[in-house]
Amino acid sequence: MKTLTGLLTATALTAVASVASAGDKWDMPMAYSASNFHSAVGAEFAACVTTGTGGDIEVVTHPGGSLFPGAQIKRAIQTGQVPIGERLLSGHQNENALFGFDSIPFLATSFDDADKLWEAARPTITQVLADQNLTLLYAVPWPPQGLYFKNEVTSVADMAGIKFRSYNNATSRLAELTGMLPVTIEAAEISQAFATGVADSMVSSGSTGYDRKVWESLNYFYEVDAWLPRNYVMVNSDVWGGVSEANQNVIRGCAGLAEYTGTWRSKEYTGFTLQGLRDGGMTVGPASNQMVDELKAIGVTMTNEWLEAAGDEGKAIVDAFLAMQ
Ligand code: PCA
Repeated sequence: MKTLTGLLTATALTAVASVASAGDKWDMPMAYSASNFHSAVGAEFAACVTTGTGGDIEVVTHPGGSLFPGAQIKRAIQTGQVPIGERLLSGHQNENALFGFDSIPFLATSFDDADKLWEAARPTITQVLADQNLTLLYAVPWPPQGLYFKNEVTSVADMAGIKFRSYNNATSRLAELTGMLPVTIEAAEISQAFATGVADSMVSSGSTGYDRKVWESLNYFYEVDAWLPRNYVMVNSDVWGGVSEANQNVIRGCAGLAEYTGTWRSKEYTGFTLQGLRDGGMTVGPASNQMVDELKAIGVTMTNEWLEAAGDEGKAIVDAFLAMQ
């Protein structure tokens, strides 16, 4: 039995080593469309690493979920199927509630606050990922999350029974608490889901609605600014361990630059894409006061639920964030 385990471990290590030494070429799956700013930042990061390491490591991005759909990317990196990739970590809240720290409604609702919340959470998230054989390189926020509907909605009561596209546990829970019917769908698939009536609403950024041309099916975007979730770029820790110190420094430098330019691009993209939704024919504007008040009450419930699920470490993140206010 011991021999078998040893053999399996050796085989697994060989598999990881061969990914690393392919050297060389690092395929980087990304879930969102090539035109999205996250993918553009990923491509810049890839070029930075390829140039900076003098070609020792060539990073090749695969946007649009073409190599792995979003939900599979984290596992693919962990298991060495790919050396590196990008994932919306809040999609893995069922694995560890801490991954949902960036999707708590109305906790951090501006870019500045989202940055503070990330600063408060970074050491914990870095450690949780390290325990899963993942080395965190950088994280970039999505623009603020608002609500998309086919028909006009002025209160939570108007949402009852509407089919709602969710992208993580928090968005499914939001649907439940507003009386909607959640169905989880990858961003790459939403145009079709809306066109075929599988869903008639979602919470997301103007950016994703713009990328997927949702004005072809939906008519209203309410700027709720509920939270700003992040995409995270991670590398397999065995692969990372095999990178020379000099190249690790280059990659860390490229990652720092990507986080900075990504945040800047996200801010720029916010207004640009909201205008894009308008140009597509959608009504874009703030939600009614009643709707905002009702959603904020749901936010309190969800904050409490998250704090309960995330335990002391979760509470420490929120406390550290509130101390920065
Ligand atoms: N777009 C992604 C996640 C958050 C966002 O703004 C999506 O809708 O899948």
